This record gives sequence, structure tokens and C-alpha cells, in this order.
Amino acid sequence: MSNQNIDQIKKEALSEIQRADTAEQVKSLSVKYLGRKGLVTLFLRNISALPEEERPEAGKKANQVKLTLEEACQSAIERILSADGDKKEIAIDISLPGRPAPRGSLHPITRITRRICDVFSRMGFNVAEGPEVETDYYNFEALNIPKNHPARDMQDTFYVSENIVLRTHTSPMQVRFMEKHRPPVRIIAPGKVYRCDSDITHTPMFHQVEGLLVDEHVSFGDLKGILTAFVHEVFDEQTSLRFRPSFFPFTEPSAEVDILCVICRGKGCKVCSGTGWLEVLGCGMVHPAVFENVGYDTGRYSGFAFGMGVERIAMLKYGINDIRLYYEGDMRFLKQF
Ligand code: 2U9
Repeated sequence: MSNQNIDQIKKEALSEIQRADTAEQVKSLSVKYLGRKGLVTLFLRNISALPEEERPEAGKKANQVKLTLEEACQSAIERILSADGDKKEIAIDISLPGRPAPRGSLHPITRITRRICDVFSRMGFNVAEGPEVETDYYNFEALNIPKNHPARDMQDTFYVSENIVLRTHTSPMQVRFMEKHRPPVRIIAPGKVYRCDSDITHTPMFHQVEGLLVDEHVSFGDLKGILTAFVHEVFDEQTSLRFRPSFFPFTEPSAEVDILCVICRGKGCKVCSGTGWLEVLGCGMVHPAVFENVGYDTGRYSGFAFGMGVERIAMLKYGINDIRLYYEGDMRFLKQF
């Protein structure tokens, strides 16, 4: 072995590497010259057999050759890969049909909100919308919710500052509407509301639809008629309703509305906790104090209001058993609607 040999190896190796046109060829040339039994490796290993005075020069040279060949292999791989990339671009078959963009679908809450609004708009209600950040006045005071009411507690309401809250219901919108319009009023108020609550049936943000109808001679009978028509439209004609006395500061008298269990049809099951009924709505005749706050003549006008949680309606309609599923963004859940 001599310096001449290593020059020869370098020359041949570079020529072969430059001619390689696949990554596999480069890899096998790397093995041939630089591998454990490669020619450069063997040369280095045999240096000890050279005359002593030639060893330093031969070692230095062989190490340089090793580096040169490593770099040459690397450049060859890059050359081949970039040429492959160019070929692939050319190889696109423009006659193939394009890949369709995945189609989205409406969130179940959006679907049900639209369905509810659609049913009420066919009964003559207009949709009213307003701010999600509200003043204490519109969220509580104007609705006859007294200062010591538990809903005002910081445990139940998100406070932005002393007098500003995230609305806990969509009723403030209806107060704002009444301030601007004289009766007759027939509005529906859908939207996000916020309460400090989180478990299997509560999320800190949820959706409500509330309704308000004010005119002369409006009775509790009108309220029952409208809500019965609504339940029959959203569920079906066989879904009976029952009105149970209740209390809300903004309505008097007040009631909660149950529907016949959509699962067992009244026989009693896990979903209705064996009662045969499911609570879906709250309602009542608007409290005169609320009318006074917006300057309506309580001698002349009466009205009813109602409210429902959209998540709950959708849970019953679609048989969903955990409210948190709505907001986890899991496509396997969302794709079902
Ligand atoms: C005005 C006056 C009165 C709206 C009403 C309810 C009863 C009610 C709950 C149902 C489930 C809220 O989402 S929930 O937790 N709502 O029970 N809401 S009466 O009463 C109003 C609204 C506006 C001016």
C-alpha cells in the first residue's frame, strides 16, 4: 500500500459516486469505500505495515480521502433526491379527479337552536340578539332579581367587575328590546349564557332560547297553547306536556314544563329517573315589576315568557348523556349530526 494507491482509490470512488443515479447505489458505494471492510478503511488499517517514515503522510492523506468521499456521498444523495422531487412534480396526472376538501357540518347546538327559532318564527316571533357581557342592571335589577338572590352570588355568576357580568340568561336582551319598542312584542332570544357550574349536566357556557310575548289580554292559556305547539313540532304530536307550579323572580305565576319521557313514553326509565317525565322548560306570566321597569302600562298589558336550555333539548332529542361531549371537538361525536 502506498500514497499512490490511496490516490487511485479516491479517483475511482469519486468517479463512481458522481455517476450514481439512485440513493441505493450511493449507499453501496459508501459501503464499498468507507464501510467496515471498505477500501479506505482497509488502507487505514494497513498503515502500520508501511515503512515508518511513510506512515504519518499516508494516515493524513487517507483521513482526508475519507472526509472527501463522505461529502461526495452526501452531495450525491442530495442531487438524487432533488431530481426525484422534480420528476414527481412532472409526474402529477392532471386528468385525475381532485381530492375533495372534507365537508363540515353544523354543530348539534347550532342545528337545534335554528330548529327552535324556526318553529317560533313560524308562530310570529322575531329573533332578538344582544351583548353577552351585561350590566348588573339588565341581567338582574330590571328582571326583579333582588340584591340577595343566590343567582347574584359570585359562586353562580361570572363577574367582570362590580357592575358588569357575563349574562346568566338571555332575558336582558328582552328588557333592552322592550325599552325600545311598545307592545305588541313577540320575540325570541337565542344565545350563549354563562354560569359558574361544571359537571355531567352543566358547562360554564351553555345556550338558551327564551321567548317573550306582550300584548293586551294575553293569558296563561295562550302560553300553554304556544308551548304545546312548540313541543309537538320539535318532538312529536304524541309528546304530552304537564305544567308544574314553580317560582322565578321575573314571572308570576311561574311554572316548569315537563314532557312525557321520549325514551319510555311514561313507563319510567333511567333517563327520566323512573318518573315518566322530563323537565324541559321554565315559563310564566311576566312579573308586573319587570313591566314597570321598562315603562309598560301594567293595567293594559300582560305577557308571558319562557326559557329553555338548548343543550338539554338536544340531549333529549339525540339521546346524548354527557353535556361535555358538545365541547370536546371529537369528530366521531360531531359527525353523527
Ligand atoms: C323577560 C321576562 C321574563 C324567561 C324565563 C325561565 C322561566 C326558565 C330556565 C330554563 C332552563 C333557564 O336554561 S335554563 O336554566 N329558564 O325557567 N325563563 S321564564 O323569563 C323572562 C324573560 C324575559 C323580560
